Order: sequence, then structure tokens, then C-alpha cells
Amino acid sequence: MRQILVTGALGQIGAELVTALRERYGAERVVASDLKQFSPLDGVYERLDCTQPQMIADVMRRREIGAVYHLAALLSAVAEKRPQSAWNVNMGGTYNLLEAAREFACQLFFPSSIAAFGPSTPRERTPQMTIQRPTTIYGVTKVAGELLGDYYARRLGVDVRGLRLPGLISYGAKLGGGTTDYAVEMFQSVVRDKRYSCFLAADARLDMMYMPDAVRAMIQLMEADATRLKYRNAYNVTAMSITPAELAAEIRKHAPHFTVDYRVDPLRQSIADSWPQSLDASAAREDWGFFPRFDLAAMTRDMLVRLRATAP
Ligand code: NAD
Ligand code: AKB
Repeated sequence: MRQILVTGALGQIGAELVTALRERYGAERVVASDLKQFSPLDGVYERLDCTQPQMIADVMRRREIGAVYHLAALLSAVAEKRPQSAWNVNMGGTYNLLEAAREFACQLFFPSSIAAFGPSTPRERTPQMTIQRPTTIYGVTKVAGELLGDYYARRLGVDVRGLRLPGLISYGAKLGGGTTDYAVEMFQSVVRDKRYSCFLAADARLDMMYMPDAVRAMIQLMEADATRLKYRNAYNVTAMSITPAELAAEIRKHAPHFTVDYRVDPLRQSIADSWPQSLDASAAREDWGFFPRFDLAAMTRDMLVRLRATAP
């Protein structure tokens, strides 16, 4: 049985995806990888820089990899500060992993983002197929990754699949420098000091999803019947369309003394202003049965229970 490789496995998604994959397919079948020499996670781990094709080929061969979840990337706000590195890691890494998938006949998962859209895209109920003219380097690498994935699927027969993920909310998170990180930071502040200074405006509406739904969607898409997939890269998915003020109000139902003030960061606000406010996920629902279990109320309840259980 061939193994499953996760790149960027020590990030916000990877840490939870690796656990879920090991529960589902067996611990010994899942190889976590990232830039660090050693992993804080249990289980099989490889140091792997996705910009280095030789390192990738070595791991693919030695570990007999049959599927890759390629998560390594620089997120939107970090990428905007280091555009050259973002291109090298996000674009170079995706190209290298697509090439490896072709050479070793592997399945490949590519996580696109709401960032693949831009200010000229319809912002409400953003369709599956629409204008994609992002204005961030992160978004440019996501659109290019989607197109390259489609090309490898159609022209070179590689089994590439992808999701356009919204902002993800999780409790075990080590955050990577995204624009939607405010939501995770707000939750972390509830259990720490009961107040939060938000870097986005109170009314900055964006799509969000709770991590358990995102992880389930990734695995479900990778297991879906290929003949039912009308789109390869990438399916719109979402669970809720919320503003910082709405999230704060929901949190206050459980923590009445929690306060939020708004000190807007112009860079991240301008990124948020260029993204959709709500995605149309009907194609994912129809083609492979996507259905999120957590809405704003259920996600908030679960996040607070888990954060309070682990608070010092
Ligand atoms: P993250 O920043 O938390 O983790 C990314 C990981 O990639 C880090 O552990 C980092 O060390 C690693 N990395 C960076 N450069 C690398 C390199 N050259 N080689 C190998 N590893 C490298 O990101 P995340 O939130 O876990 O996101 C994972 C993927 O999902 C990214 O492609 C991201 O664009 C996409 N995505 C995330 C979200 C979200 O809200 N978290 C939303 C949409 C899409
Ligand atoms: C970010 O904010 O950069 C990510 C994303 C939505 O792609 N969370």
C-alpha cells in the first residue's frame, strides 16, 4: 500500500490533517513533512523543502508515496511583505509537487483559497466559474496553481484535486500570517485576557469554515469518484459568511465580558476588501456531497469548550 505525504505539515491545517489522515488510513501510512529538522508531532516525519525537486523525489521514492496533500505555502499577509519568496515557495513548490505527482503517478491535493478572486469578482455568492483577477501575490499564485493543476489533470493525466478554502478557524493553531487569522486570534483572546484588538474593520465580511469541516472536505474530495468531478482545481467551499463584529457578538453569548476594539491594519484590510464576502459552494455539494457541519453558533460553542479545556 502506497503512503500519503503531507507538505507544510507543521502549519495550521497540516497539524490537524495529519492526525485525521492517520486515524483514517493508519499512522504508518502518513508521512508528515516540513522545513524543520525535527517535528513536534508524533509519527513518521521528513524534513522537506518544497522548492527543492531533488529532496521531493528522494522522499517520494524512499517512502513510496501515492498521494500528496501539498500544504506548504506563504499565506496572504506574509506573502505581500515577501512577494519574491511567496512566488518561489507557492508557485515553485506547486510546480515541483505537480511534476513529482506526474513522475511518480500520484494523486495531488492543492489548497486554493478565496484569495484566488479579486475586486472585479462578484463578491456575493461568488460563482464556481467567474472572473479571477486577484490583486495580491498570494492570490496570483493560487490562480496560477489552479490553472496549472487543471493543465496537469487534462493534458498529463495527473489526478489533481483542489478546494478554494475560506478562512479556517481552529483551536490548536499555530498561525501562518493570513488575513483571516483575526478569527482565531479573537478566540485565543477570550480565554487569555478577555479583550481583543482586531486588525480588520468590524464590518469586514469574509467566508470562514471550522477546521474539522475543512479537513473532512479535503479527505472527502480526495476519495470522491473521479468521474463525478466536473472541476479539478478548485471547488468553492464555505460554511459561514461573517464579520468580526458578528463573531464577537456570538462569542459574547458565552463570555459576556469579552470586548473587541478595532485597530485596522491597512495592508490586511485592503486584502480583505479584495476578497469575496460569500462563496457559492453548490458545485461541491452536487459533485461530491460537500456539507459543512458547523455554522457560526456550533463552531463558536465547540471552539470555546476546547480552548477553555486547554487554558492554563
Ligand atoms: P501555515 O502557514 O500555517 O503552514 C504552512 C507550512 O508550510 C508551515 O509549517 C511552513 O513551515 C511550511 N513551509 C513554508 N515554506 C516551505 C517550504 N519551502 N517547504 C516546505 N514547507 C514550507 O498555512 P496553513 O494555514 O496550514 O495553510 C496550508 C495551505 O492551505 C496553504 O497553501 C494555504 O494557502 C492554504 N489555505 C489556508 C487557509 C487557512 O485559513 N489556513 C485558507 C485557504 C487556503
Ligand atoms: C489567508 O488569510 O491568507 C488564508 C486564506 C483565506 O487563504 N487564511
